[in-house]
Amino acid sequence: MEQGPYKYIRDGNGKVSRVFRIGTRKSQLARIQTDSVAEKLKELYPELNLEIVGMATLGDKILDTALSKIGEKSLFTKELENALERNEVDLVVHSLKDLPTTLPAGFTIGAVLKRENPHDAVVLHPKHVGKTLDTLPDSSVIGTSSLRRAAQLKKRFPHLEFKDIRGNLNTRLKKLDEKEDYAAIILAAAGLGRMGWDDRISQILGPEDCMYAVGQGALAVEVRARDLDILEMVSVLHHPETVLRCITERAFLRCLEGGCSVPVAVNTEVKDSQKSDIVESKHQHFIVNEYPTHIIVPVSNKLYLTGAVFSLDGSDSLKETMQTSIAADGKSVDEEVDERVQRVGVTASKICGGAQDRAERLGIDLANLLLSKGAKEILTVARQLNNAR
Ligand code: DPM
Repeated sequence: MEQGPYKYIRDGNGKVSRVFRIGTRKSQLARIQTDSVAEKLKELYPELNLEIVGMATLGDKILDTALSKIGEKSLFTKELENALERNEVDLVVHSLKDLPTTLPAGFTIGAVLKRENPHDAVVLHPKHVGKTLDTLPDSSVIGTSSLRRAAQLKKRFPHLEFKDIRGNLNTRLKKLDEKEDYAAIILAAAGLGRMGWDDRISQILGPEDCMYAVGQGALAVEVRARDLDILEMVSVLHHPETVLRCITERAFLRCLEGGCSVPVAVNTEVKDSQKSDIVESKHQHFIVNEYPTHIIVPVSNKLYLTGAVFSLDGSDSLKETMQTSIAADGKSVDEEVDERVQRVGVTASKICGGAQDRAERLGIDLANLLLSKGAKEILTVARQLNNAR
């Protein structure tokens, strides 16, 4: 692919500096997410020239087909990656859960920001306000296109019915409120919160009702893997606990060969997290100098991963929990910034490499445990039935 030049500007004093362009989808949620990352970068690097470039992606154009039927996870990300490759943009902000567990060659996730509420939420039609999934009338229709949500909730709330609903968050809320088609819809609490719609959340679903999607609630910054300066710049946005949780979740999903079109769900927790360590970075050479050169790494902590796979109606499922230590082992803290060191698509060279390895291992071990109990068969049938729908 043709690579264009980087963008530079000259200020009033004749000083030339680089402009960093952030690519975003045009939906309101994508804009809000991108703006929040741009603001954080501005706080950390006040001199930085940032420009936001809005782009419509295929996923935004095909609004009437269920996401799980279109299948491809790269739907929302491909056009943005093309722009990255052509140097039209330098950074792209995504919801981590929309990024495949294996990125195309040449790209990496340079930052995973602090996870917001990872759980799913119930948004009720105004006429049902005060109810819960439990107390909604028999045969109430719940809108969701997520196989993961539908599978878990069908099993747990057999009196309810489930129907696809597509479109961005604004469209979905409108479809809910202005018609009588749905009694409620299920959405990620994090997305609702970012839109300022917390007041529409009538119920947060805990893991006993509905476990969340891999990476849900965390924002990710995707960059060109060869751009070590930009990698270094965005790496200060990494939230270590979120990084380790998301590495284990993504390793789990990758090993199961799941995408956004299979009913796979997780729950992760870090326990005993009183202590933390400041680890000084030896990388002093940021693009502009006065940037923070340390990052906090959690020590003596345990990472718990619960993972599950479901048949489409939830009647068949496998669920297991495993844990590992993510204590910093001192050995491999602060790897060189190296485009080759990626774990499930994430480059986090300032977070203890040993802890990242153990988090990744945990995800693989749990996936293998479920595979040994028949997870592959459950997912194959789910995929076939979904394609035949
Ligand atoms: C993926 C799924 C959905 C999105 C599948 C799933 C939901 C699709 C639907 C992989 N991406 O969760 O099982 O409900 O039809 C998406 C949302 C966010 C990121 C919206 C949402 C915001 C929350 C976040 C769509 N991607 O899930 O309500 O940043 O995690």
